[in-house]
Amino acid sequence: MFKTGIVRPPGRNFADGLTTSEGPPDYPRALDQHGEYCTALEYCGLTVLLLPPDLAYPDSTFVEDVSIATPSFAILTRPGAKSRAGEIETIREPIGRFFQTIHEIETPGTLDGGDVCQAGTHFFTGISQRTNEDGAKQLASFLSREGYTSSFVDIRGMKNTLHLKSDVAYLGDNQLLVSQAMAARKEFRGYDLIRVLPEEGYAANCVRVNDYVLVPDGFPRLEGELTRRGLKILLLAVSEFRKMDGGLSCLSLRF
Ligand code: CIR
Repeated sequence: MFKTGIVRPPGRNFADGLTTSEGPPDYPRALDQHGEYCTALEYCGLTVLLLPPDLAYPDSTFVEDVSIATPSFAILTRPGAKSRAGEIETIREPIGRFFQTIHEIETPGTLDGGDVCQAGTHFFTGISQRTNEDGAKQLASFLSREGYTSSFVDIRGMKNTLHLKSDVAYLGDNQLLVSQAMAARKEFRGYDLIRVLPEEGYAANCVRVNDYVLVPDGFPRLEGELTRRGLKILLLAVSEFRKMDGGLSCLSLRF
């Protein structure tokens, strides 16, 4: 069970962050959506630590990318985008409040937390536009030292996929939510795959938080499928974060 969520609301220069998507985000609406997200985490039983917005890093609301947190240790990553590299220094102190054991990815490794998907005691690490092989190997070594297994998923050929978790989410009980492209991959054989339809592709970035699955609103087929499976879902609006290539999982660290 997760007890804590760390979040950082977007700053007023949020629109200056990296994006490949259309249209600038509406800042007041982004703040409202972020507020609803925090309320949902609390509803799932988490105590939420709200960090102050950081205007030096317009993408810093996507806290998931800068750290990986487990019940017993944390990892500080090394984001692959140059404009985000300094975000590590802004998360070091908050992470230090909760963890005694902290590992850190070092140069020349790069790793974004959005590329790391925990499925029970196994971790999948995407090698992507942001996470390089060196970073993934450093992570694998930390995980193995801590008693977890891990494997790599090379997504460098998937030009429209920013991070592994843009296309994969572990929902518990061996259930893996996957985009159509991921469903075909041998790395995920053995899991109970829940396929997201191509027209609902963005919804592959859901996040399981204790008894609930947070699901972006506006994807009725997936909503129906998760409900049919007996999963309890909370629907959240994330349109303004989507405009900055982000989704539900990126907005918090959960542990
Ligand atoms: C970026 O390009 O880094 C941000 N605009 C979006 C990061 C989204 N993070 C995630 O999917 N884990």
